[in-house]
Parts: sequence; structure tokens; C-alpha cells
Amino acid sequence: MRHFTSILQLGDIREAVRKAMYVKAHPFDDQSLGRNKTLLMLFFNSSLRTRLSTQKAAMNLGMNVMVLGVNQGAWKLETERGVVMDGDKPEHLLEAIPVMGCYCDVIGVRSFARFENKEDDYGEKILEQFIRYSGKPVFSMEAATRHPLQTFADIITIEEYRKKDRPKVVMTWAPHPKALPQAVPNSFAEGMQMTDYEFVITHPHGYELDPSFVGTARVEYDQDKALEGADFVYAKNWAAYEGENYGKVLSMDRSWTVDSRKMALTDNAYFMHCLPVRRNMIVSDEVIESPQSIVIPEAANRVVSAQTVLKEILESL
Ligand code: AN0
Ligand code: CP
Repeated sequence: MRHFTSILQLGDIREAVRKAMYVKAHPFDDQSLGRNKTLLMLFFNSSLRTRLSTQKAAMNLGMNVMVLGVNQGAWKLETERGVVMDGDKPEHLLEAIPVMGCYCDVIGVRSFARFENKEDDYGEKILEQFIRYSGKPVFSMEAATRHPLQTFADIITIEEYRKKDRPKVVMTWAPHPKALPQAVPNSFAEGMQMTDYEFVITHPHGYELDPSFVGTARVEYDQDKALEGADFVYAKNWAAYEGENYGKVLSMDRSWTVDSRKMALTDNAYFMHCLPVRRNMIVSDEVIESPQSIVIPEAANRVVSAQTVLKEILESL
């Protein structure tokens, strides 16, 4: 595997989880694989988990790591071609990308949807330019439409905690004061298509996701009904996708907040969220602090997911 931008690139998901479990049990087996290899992690947006877990994964593989926050000391980057650069951006992405490619062996990029232009976001305009012009393997640390390292960690976590062969997994929209990308829910839905779980998506009308990610998943607009008998509740906010409403917050209805009453409808489900999470908007204090909340082991598995992916990329060099 050279580039990693979608969970689908892992191929057989059971096999990928098996490899991840091996990495988890033997984190230092491949210390020589990354020797004298440099990872550059580039962040256009904030991060806690992705930044730390990916750096830890690379260190476990013996790599050197450089981290650059574009908004923390680098030149502001122009991303549009043809612009007369007389504004506040002194450097163009078209020079910055190949230059960065000269200094490393692998590049991780975080670049969220900007909600300015749906075609640019859903065409993964920024990530694709890194793939095209850096000359190096590129992996997504959450791009405009997907967050595959998160999804892989989520699936590893479900595999660790599931008590049934075919658990019922419910992804529920929950309220949030600011517009958030669809990358996490898109990617999670994409990952669920690789499993044989029963997968249900629930959200208010107007929050329909791109049908190519939803696939054959059941969409249930009644959250209570969707949660009935669930084994895993995966909460996430996202902004509207459809038409004129692209990138807009249409509802902050707190009756969608995952609280104890909602969890009581499930089959003693585990609660999951990628984090960061706004308490008492997305989830009540009580639920996130309950023994059924597995958000911390889920975050811990981000190291495992990143290390498994980085290992495959290093093996392809
Ligand atoms: C981001 C999002 O929803 O895509 C990152 C989640 C991993 N969340 C926020 O910006 C709060
Ligand atoms: N879940 C996740 O990707 O978190 P960060 O935004 O903190 O990296």
C-alpha cells in the first residue's frame, strides 16, 4: 500500500484487524523497519489524538518524526492556482508540497473540508495535490471526506468489545454548536460496509450523508427506534451535506443528545465517539463516564491503527 486515504484500501477488514492485533501485542517488533526514515505530519487543522498517536506509532516503528502546524509558524499557503498573490499568503501549495517531499519519506496530511466549495471538498483537492506533487507516500490524518485512521481504530475497538457475531451498530447524529465536517461519519459508514454488522444510521431530516458512503445502510429518522437493541452507539455531529444547505447547522435539538434514557433503549450498548466531544451537547456526563463508555480504549487504538497502516506503507517503500 503506497497511499492511504480510505479504509477500503485495507482490503479484507478481518485480515487488517488481525494484523492490528499483532501490532498491538508486539508494538516494538518492527523497530528496524523505520530506521533512517522520516515521517512528516502536516496539520492544516487542530489535533490532539491524531498528532500524538501517529507520532507514537512512527516512533514504535523506529522512524524520525517532524510535525508542522501550517498555522503555527509556517508561511500561510495559497491553495488556488491562477491567483495573483498580492494578499496575506506568501507561499503557494504547488511549491510547498514538493519542497516538503524533499525532506521526508512519508507524509501525513490533515486537511478538513472547508465548506466553501462542495466540489473541492468532495474532490479531495488538497489531499490529491499532495499525492500528485510530493513524490512520497501520503496518508490521510482526516481529509475533507474521510478519516480512515479513526475508522480503523473504531473497527478494531468494536472487534475487541463485541459479544455477538453480528452486533447492531447505530451511528447517531447529535447536536453541536458549530458546523463539523462529514469526514468521520462518511468514513465510519464506509468502514461498516466492509463488515457484516447490522448497521443503522439515524439523524434528523436534512442531515442525509452522501449516498455513496451510506451504501446499503438502513437510515432511520426516529432515533429511539434506531437505538432499540443496539450493541454499540457511535455518536457524531456533522453539518448538512445536501444541496444549498452544504456545511450548514440546521438543528441544535438537544433531544438528540445521547443520555441515559437513550442508552436504556439499547441492549446495554457501548458508547463510542472519536473525540473531541462536547459534553451535554453530544453526550451526557453520565453516559460518557459510565462503564459502557469505551471512548478511551477507542482513542488508545489510534496508535494501533496508525502503526498498522504506517508499517504497510514502510513495507512498500
Ligand atoms: C473534527 C470533526 O468533526 O471532523 C475532528 C474529529 C476527529 N472535530 C472538530 O472539529 C471538533
Ligand atoms: N479523533 C481525532 O482524530 O482527534 P484529534 O482531532 O484530536 O486528532
